[in-house]
Amino acid sequence: MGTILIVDDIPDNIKLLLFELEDDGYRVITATNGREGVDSAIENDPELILLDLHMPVLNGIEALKELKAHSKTHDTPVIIISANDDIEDIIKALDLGAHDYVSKPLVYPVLAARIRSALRIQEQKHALATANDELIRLATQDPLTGINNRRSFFDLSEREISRAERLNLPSCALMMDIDHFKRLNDNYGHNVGDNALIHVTETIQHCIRPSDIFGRYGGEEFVLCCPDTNLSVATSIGERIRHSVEHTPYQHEQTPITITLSIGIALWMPHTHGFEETLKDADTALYAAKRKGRNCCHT
Ligand code: GH3
Ligand code: MG
Ligand code: MG
Ligand code: MG
Repeated sequence: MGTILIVDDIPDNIKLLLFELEDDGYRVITATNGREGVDSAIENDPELILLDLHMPVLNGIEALKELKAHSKTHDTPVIIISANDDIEDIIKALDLGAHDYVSKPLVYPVLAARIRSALRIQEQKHALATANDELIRLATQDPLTGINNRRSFFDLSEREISRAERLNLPSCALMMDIDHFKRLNDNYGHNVGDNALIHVTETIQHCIRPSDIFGRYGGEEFVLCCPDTNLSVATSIGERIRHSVEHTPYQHEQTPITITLSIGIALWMPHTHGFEETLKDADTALYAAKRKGRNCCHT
């Protein structure tokens, strides 16, 4: 059972409700004016708030406005407790985002049913939000490595490139492909190959900045978008990644397996062409790096 915050200026009202709610298994906290109520809601994060309209210091409508404006409480269901002649304020409260209202004199079983209904809806909202987060994760994350998949990489880099265009900043693309990865799979099996991919991902992640967009482009191919980065900085990032991957072998049981990358690097300049063109250039540079003998960067 959740915590319910009662905000009411009349101690007898509180006492009555408190007794019934605790009897139903809720934990109850109380406040005797709107100010105290808002502060307590922010501090204690109750599941639901019962809010009286007529109170000193800060009345119910003002308190509701503050609750709806605060990130910690804007989603907490509020049930207004009103007098029968409060029609205007009831309408105002519902329009401001109150979940429901009950009129005095309170009929506890009705209030209890409204509380259960509000809590049920809240639970459904949370379940939906969780499902939605999970869908977003599935749609944007590469399942093996947890980094951006190709689509998410495109979306995020597109956004960064639009920003770079507005701010007139150069940016770079790095295409990275593991050398002779087929051999690793052939020698040790696909599972070891998968773990080696995770290992390489982590090694690369240690070499990049939070503002860089990193993704898995395909099987054993990774891609990096470095916003606000010129070619000479991108080359040093590429060299740092290449060196780090080469010198951080994947430990398979007792055997350290050295993995190397070939990296193609290309520059994007504002007001020239789209980033896809730069990705193509980086891919062309990657093939040149392979031809040069692998385990190297090419621009
Ligand atoms: P190169 O140096 O020319 O890039 O040689 P390579 O062997 O790395 O390239 P190739 O394209 O011939 O082979 C890529 C291999 O990567 C083949 C494929 O089985 C493997 N691979 C792709 N995706 C995965 C994956 O998710 N897991 C594992 N274990 N292997 C993968
Ligand atoms: Mg009152
Ligand atoms: Mg390869
Ligand atoms: Mg490849």
